[in-house]
Amino acid sequence: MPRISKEQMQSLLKLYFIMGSNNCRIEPELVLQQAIEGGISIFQFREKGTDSMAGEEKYQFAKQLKSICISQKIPFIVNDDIELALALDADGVHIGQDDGSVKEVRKRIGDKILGVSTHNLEEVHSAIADGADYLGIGPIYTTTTKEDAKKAQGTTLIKELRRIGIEIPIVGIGGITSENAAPVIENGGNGVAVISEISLADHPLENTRRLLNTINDSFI
Ligand code: 3NM
Repeated sequence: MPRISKEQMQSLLKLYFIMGSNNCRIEPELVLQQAIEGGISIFQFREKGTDSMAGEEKYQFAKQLKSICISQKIPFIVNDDIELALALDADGVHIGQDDGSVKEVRKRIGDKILGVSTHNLEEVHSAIADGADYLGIGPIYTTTTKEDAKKAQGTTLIKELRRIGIEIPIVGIGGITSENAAPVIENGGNGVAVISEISLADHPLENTRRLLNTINDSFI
């Protein structure tokens, strides 16, 4: 399989759901199924932080979520854990700035999808040069989900990147809900990534549908 095209990547980023076991109040499998039914376009397995799983338990849990994604044709991305992504033959990986060299990860995963979290212009240029397929930019708004999140930056960086002609697919992340998602798209994002707006919802299916409607209405 060749590297994913820019157009394909852009459309996959539209509604990016991220989740691990500690982000859920009900069965994670149920949350994921509802999110898929509600219209997410891609999923990231992110098993991190307090009370997160490790080892065999993490592997089996990831395998279970991957099989749900595969059966519904939703790409399955693994956060940080390259070994796990390779062992499961995931569709791709997402890494942050502290998760090793982008170039090295690109070498290890071949043509799988590679996403990189970036927070400023310098990181953006390096990630693109080193082989990222898309960028995660955040936190757009204040979030309590990520323990070491940086200060909220709004859509300033996304807007600036588009102004200077950078065309790489971009997803905004951090504190995004159906109430505040519109500016991310209006300022040049190709989609939004959320954890709690879906994972902690009383009705994940309804929240997913609402968010998708907001996103669809925001593309000009
Ligand atoms: N990365 P929620 S913010 C995983 O800024 C993650 O790079 C961020 O969770 C970044 O949608 C974040 O619940 C947490 O705010 C997103």
